[in-house]
Amino acid sequence: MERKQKYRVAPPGFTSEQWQTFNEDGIIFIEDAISDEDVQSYIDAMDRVAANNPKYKPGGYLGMQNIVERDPVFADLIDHERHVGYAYDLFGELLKLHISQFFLRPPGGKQYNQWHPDGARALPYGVFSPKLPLQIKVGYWLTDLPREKMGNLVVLPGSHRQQYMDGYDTHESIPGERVVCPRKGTMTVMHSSIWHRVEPNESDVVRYNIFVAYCPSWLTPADRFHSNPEWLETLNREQRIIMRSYSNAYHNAKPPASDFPLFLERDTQTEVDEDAYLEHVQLHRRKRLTMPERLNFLAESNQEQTLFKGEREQIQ
Ligand SMILES: O=C(O)CCC(=O)C(=O)O
Ligand SMILES: [Fe+2]
Repeated sequence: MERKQKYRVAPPGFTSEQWQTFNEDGIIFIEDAISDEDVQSYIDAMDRVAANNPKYKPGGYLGMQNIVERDPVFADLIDHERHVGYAYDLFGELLKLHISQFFLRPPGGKQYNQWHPDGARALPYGVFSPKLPLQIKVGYWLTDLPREKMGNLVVLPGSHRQQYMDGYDTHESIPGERVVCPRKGTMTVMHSSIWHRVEPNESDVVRYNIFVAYCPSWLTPADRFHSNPEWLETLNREQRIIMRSYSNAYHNAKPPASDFPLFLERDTQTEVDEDAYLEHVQLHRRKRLTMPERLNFLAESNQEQTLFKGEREQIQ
């Protein structure tokens, strides 16, 4: 491919073990993913942004969104090699940043939340997409949280497959729940349909953490309508594309040709899926395969349908 050097190869994503755990549990934990130096630079950036917020009272709770626009350290997270490959595996060439946020959860804070899945309420993503997530949330854990009641995230592993849950809108402990007790430097990748809540913080430690969530570009973002055009100018090509700040609404579903390829396919280092189209079809008009399609992850359900059709024919 002549144009290949111009583009970045997709960074690493799910290993096969991680993909299996992600599908079974709805969350994976990657310890020591973030170096101590980087942990400190994220904490410093959170402190900088907090200090610049006139509403922030030192020692208080703070949850901020669209953090990528607030500090260059956070802008680097949009396409960070450490995690963007996980989102690329799922959302491929239409990858978009859904939300970027950080939380300062201090001791005694009242802002811990109740059981919920992320995403749409009255018509959740899972109704349309029971196997694959339409949103994933990457968590950066910047503080050691060795015990419960430290403002921990609590998840119910496997619950990304269920649309109802009795603990909804309560803080109650649920059998099977996992109180996440990460070491600092841990990264999590979470299926946004997993049910989760937050513990109160009864320790003497402030919980520092960052979340960056991704979705396909045709899903509405959660923390902005558009990004500041001057700020967009400061980004690299991939970061700018991943923000998907289109002025033509239909570009969310059908991005312009200049936004392709976002990345080159990881193994082949090419920008096209071989043999899928006749040559005249331009890149930005082609459907592209995602990792689960390459793995034939959906083959099982297709087989079931074929089997069902076969059985029906036999009965008739
Ligand atoms: O802070 C956390 O651990 C989770 C926050 C959360 O559930 C959310 O922002 O949707
Ligand atoms: Fe949540």
